[in-house]
Amino acid sequence: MSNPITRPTRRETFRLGLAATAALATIPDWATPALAQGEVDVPFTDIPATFNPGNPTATTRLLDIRKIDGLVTPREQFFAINHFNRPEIDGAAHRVKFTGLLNKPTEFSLADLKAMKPVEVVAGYECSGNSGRAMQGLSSNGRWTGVRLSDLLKKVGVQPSAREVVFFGTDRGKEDVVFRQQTFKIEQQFGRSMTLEHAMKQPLLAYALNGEPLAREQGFPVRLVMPGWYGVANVKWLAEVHLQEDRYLGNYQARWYRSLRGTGGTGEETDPQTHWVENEVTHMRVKSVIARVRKSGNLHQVMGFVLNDGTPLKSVEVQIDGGAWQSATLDKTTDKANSQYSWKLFTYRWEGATPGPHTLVARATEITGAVQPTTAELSRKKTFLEDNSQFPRKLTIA
Ligand SMILES: Nc1nc2c(c(=O)[nH]1)N[C@H]1C(S)=C(S)[C@@H](COP(=O)(O)O)O[C@H]1N2
Ligand SMILES: [Mo]
Repeated sequence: MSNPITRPTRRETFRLGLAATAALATIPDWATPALAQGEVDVPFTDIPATFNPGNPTATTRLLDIRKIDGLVTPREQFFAINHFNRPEIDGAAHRVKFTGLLNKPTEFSLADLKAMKPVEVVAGYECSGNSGRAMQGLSSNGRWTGVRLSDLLKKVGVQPSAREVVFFGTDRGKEDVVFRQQTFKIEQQFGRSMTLEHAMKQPLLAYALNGEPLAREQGFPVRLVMPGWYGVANVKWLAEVHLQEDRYLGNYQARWYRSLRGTGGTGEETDPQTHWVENEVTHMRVKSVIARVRKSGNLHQVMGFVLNDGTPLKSVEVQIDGGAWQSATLDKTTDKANSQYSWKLFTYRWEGATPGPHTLVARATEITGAVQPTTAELSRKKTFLEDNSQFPRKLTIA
C-alpha cells in the first residue's frame, strides 16, 4: 500500500500548481512501513526521563525519531529551531528583496515566486548542534517546493564583482557582539551567507513543505533551503538577498556557528605540528543514527537514517555488543531520482537476539572513504557543533 505520508494527493499537487506529477511519483516509500500486526517496538533504555519532544518550546521542537515510519517527516513533526522571535508574516504583503551588486534590484512577492517554474527537492538536514544530547531529534527530512535561487539571480543580473550572497531573515533580536574587550548589545536580524558559486548550485527559495505552505515556525511565507548543508543555512522568513564582494561575518555565520578542531601532530596544544582550524558550519558531515528496533517474532529489525551532504554512500553498518560490523541495507529506493539530498533510511536484520541488555551502534561510510567517527575520534573538535559521532543505543530484550 502506498504510504500516505509520502504520496501527494491530486488536490495537493493541484494546489501547488505543479504541471507534472512525474517528479512527485518518484518519492519512495520506506521498505518498512508502519507497524504491522504482531510487531512491536523494543523500547530504548537510553532515553532520559526528561526527554519530552512532544512539548515544544517557542525556540525548539524536536523530532521523536522513534516515530519515523516513512521517508518524509510529517510537516507537524518537522523539528524547529528559532533563535529570535517567530515573525508572523502577511504572505500577500511580503516581499523578498534582491539588493547589492545587481543590475536590477528587484522585489518578489509570493505570487511572483509561485508563478515561476517550481522545483521540488527532497532534502533532509540536521541542526549542526544535533547530537545524542537531543536524542538526535534536531533532524528531519522534507519535500520542499520552491524556485531555484539561480533562476532568480539570473533574472536580476549579478554584477561581475559580486562574490558573496547574504540572506537575511525577518526575525530580529539582541545579540552580544564581542570585539576585543568590548561587548556590544546589538539588535540585529538573522543573517547567513554563502559564496556566489554555491548560491548558483542547489539552493531553493522554498514556499511549501510536503505540499503545504510553510508553517509559521518553518519560515512562512518563504525560506532558503540549501540541500546538503546543516540547518542553519536554511534562512527562514526570508526578507532580503544581498550581493556583495566581501565576506559576510555576521554572528550566525562567523561566531555562533563554527567549529574549532585540532588537526595534525599529536593534538597537544604545545605541539607545533598541530594546527587549530576554525571553520564555518556548511556541508553536513556523514552521520547515521539508529532510530527504531522492531520485533517481529524472533526477528529484530534495526532501522535508522543517514544524513550527509549528498555524497554517495559506500556502506552503512551495524555493530551489536562490540561484535563485528555487519552490513545494513539501504532502502532500495535510495538511488532513485530526487533523493540525492534526502536522508537515507536503512534496515538491519538482527537475528538470534538474546534476552538481556544490548548496545547497538551504526556507522556510515561515504564513497570518498570518509567514515563516521567515534566520539573518541572527535575529541579534538572543541566546540559541540558538527557532532557526527557514532551514536550507541541501549535496549533490553525481554
Ligand atoms: N531566520 C531564521 N532562519 C533560521 C533560523 C533562525 O533562527 N532564524 N534558525 C536556523 C537553524 S539554527 C536551523 S537548525 C534551521 C532549522 O530549520 P527548521 O526550524 O525548519 O527545522 O533553521 C535555520 N534558519
Ligand atoms: Mo541550527
